[in-house]
Amino acid sequence: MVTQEDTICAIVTPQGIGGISVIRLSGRDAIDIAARLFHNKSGKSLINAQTHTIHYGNIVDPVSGDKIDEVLLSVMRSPHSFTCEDVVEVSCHGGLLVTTKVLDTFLRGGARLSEPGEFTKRAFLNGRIDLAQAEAVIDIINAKTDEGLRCALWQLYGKLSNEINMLQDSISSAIASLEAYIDFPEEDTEIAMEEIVNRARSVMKRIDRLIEGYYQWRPFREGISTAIVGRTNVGKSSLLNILIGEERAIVTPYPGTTRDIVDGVANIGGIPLRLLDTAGLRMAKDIAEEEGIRRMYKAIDIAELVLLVLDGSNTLTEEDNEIIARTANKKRVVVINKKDKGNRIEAGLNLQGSLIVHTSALKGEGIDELKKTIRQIILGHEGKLSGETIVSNLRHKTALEGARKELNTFLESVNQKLPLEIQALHLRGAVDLLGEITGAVTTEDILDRIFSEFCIGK
Ligand SMILES: Nc1nc2c(ncn2[C@@H]2O[C@H](COP(=O)(O)OP(=O)(O)OP(=O)(O)O)[C@@H](O)[C@H]2O)c(=O)[nH]1
Ligand SMILES: [Mg+2]
Repeated sequence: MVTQEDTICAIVTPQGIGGISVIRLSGRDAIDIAARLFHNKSGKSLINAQTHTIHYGNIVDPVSGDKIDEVLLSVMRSPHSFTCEDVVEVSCHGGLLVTTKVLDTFLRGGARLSEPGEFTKRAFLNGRIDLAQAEAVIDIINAKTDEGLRCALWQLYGKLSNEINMLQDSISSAIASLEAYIDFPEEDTEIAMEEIVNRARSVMKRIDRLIEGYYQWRPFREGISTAIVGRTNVGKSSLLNILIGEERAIVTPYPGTTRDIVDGVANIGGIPLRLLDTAGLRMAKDIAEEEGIRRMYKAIDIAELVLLVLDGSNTLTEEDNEIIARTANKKRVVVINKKDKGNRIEAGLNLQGSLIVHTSALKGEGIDELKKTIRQIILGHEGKLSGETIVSNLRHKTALEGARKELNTFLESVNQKLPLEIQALHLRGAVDLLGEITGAVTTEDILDRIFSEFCIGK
């Protein structure tokens, strides 16, 4: 275990008023510091407390002897704790002031305020979890949908790490065979090379699947920015409201209702669709509307997906055609709305193979079909997800791409009959890059970048 010099401390529950707040201490002196500041109702000192025991008493100011709060305190001894170090967790009353006072007492008692992610970083440095699992902790905290959470949990349970370790082992054994030929060149190299090459190829295939999975899962993790656009009064705001399930945007029978961007998140079968409802296109009546339309065009530019809304109960207008043209190169779904009022639009439509859905935002009709179509256009298939190991992190994907490149260069070096030492070098490069995912190979720089994304107390 890597023993950290100092004992860290932080409030680990959200800042605010609640039933209880939890303050965590971790490090060599955690139990000593707590023992000096905690008066156990049972009269026993914490110094000899067994691991995984809970104690009832008061936190007391060591100078004035004043009681600060009545608390429950749990003791988890190394290595059976989140960080693998001695950990003390204090559940105090959930007021902002009292929590801060308890924290301050521990800081004055010799602990240091933890940095963001420092508890998790210690768990990694002490070997309790690997880097991919540490990153899964952030993903669990940030997960917005069941699928995102499921993916993060898989990573935390070590499914990805196991897979990466297997691939590393496979290449390492290829390196061992190659090195055997470097040492004993008289052996029959031809046959053995074939086996090494096949091994590299099958690892590459597996890496390809993992990278493919990254693209498949990215929407679940990051969501898709989606602009709802069209001319005025076609039902864009009504559509936003029905997709997010609340009356977020104002809807009126009058064209030009929405001026500024209104946003909301819809859950489309586990994909967080980050929707931007925009001002409808028409000849602007004032400066505010003009600015609204400018923002609508900007929303089209930045959105990954566009829901182009048309009023199916009317014939096409100039504005409709303008927006159709402006979104022609975007990934888009054409929503022909107001289907409850009849269909007068189709004749003049030329939508270049776009996906079209007929809806009535007023009556809630066609919405399930729309959701299905959105999911399909995002995932590029029926939306069935494989139950395989998932790569959802850009850093992991980049390392996989690097490893794949090294394996490819290895295959080229075999074809070119380059010296075996050079061939082995590329295989080793691939192993190292895979090692970056789990943290078997890492730098202080990578660690700082990863753990700075955490909040304090995690
Ligand atoms: N019959 C019918 N009316 C609808 C439908 N969808 C929306 N409306 C009505 O159309 C009018 C305009 O709806 P909005 O959702 O405000 O339209 P919008 O596109 O956001 O309009 P702007 O913000 O002005 O650009 C309201 O009276 C809605 O109730 C629909 O599917 N059928
Ligand atoms: Mg609107």
